Amino acid sequence: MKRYCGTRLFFTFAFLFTLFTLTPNTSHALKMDDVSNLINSLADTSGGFNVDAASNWGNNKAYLFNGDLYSRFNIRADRTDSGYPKYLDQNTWPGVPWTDGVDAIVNWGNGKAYLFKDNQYIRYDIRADRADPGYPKYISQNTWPGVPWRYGIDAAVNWGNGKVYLFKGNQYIRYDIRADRADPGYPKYISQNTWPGVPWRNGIDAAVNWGNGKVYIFKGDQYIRYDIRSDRADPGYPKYIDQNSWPGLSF
Ligand SMILES: [Ca+2]
Repeated sequence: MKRYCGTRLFFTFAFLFTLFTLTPNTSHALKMDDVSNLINSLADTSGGFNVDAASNWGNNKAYLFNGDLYSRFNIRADRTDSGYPKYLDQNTWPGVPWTDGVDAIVNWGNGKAYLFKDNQYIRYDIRADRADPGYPKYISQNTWPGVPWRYGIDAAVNWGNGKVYLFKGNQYIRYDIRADRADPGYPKYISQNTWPGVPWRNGIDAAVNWGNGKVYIFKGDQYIRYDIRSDRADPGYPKYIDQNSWPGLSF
């Protein structure tokens, strides 16, 4: 996000430079207030951060990832723990070699979490706080029966009812934890019928079960609160992922 802002600011200044250069006779009419307003409006267009991956760790903490950074969020206090964001590295996530970020992360509910990156995945032991030996492994028909995708899982979320949802592009799969395979009839398309109130038909970035009957779904700089029991997005969403909606989040 920092790089993204930097890029936007670069183009903003490039745009202003071009404006002054190409309109020498009228450029003086452009007051500094106008310039600063323009810069602010362009710099703030996005309104928020991106979340690449997110998971509820089951101990009142959730982890949110953005590129090579992650933050730990206190669910009850509803704010980011102090000292974050941190870098994803061998000290903070022992046994996870992906220091430039992860695609998706999901708490399996049995003391293990799964992290996905490109064509691989890692089983992470929550109590030992390190990756299990023998990982990463490849995403395959053997390791993830019924999942046809070998690369690039966008998001994964534990629904809390023995099912995990996996997302890739405009499709999703319901995975049965006990049977350890995808349910028949999947993948399905993300649509207004299958995910009422979710407007993102081309895919999502991340999803996390908050443990209170709600799931947060992230896409770009916005998020949705999804109600599990009514099986639809709550009214008033999407909202921006920013310091008001996610206190203390600064990546
Ligand atoms: Ca993702």
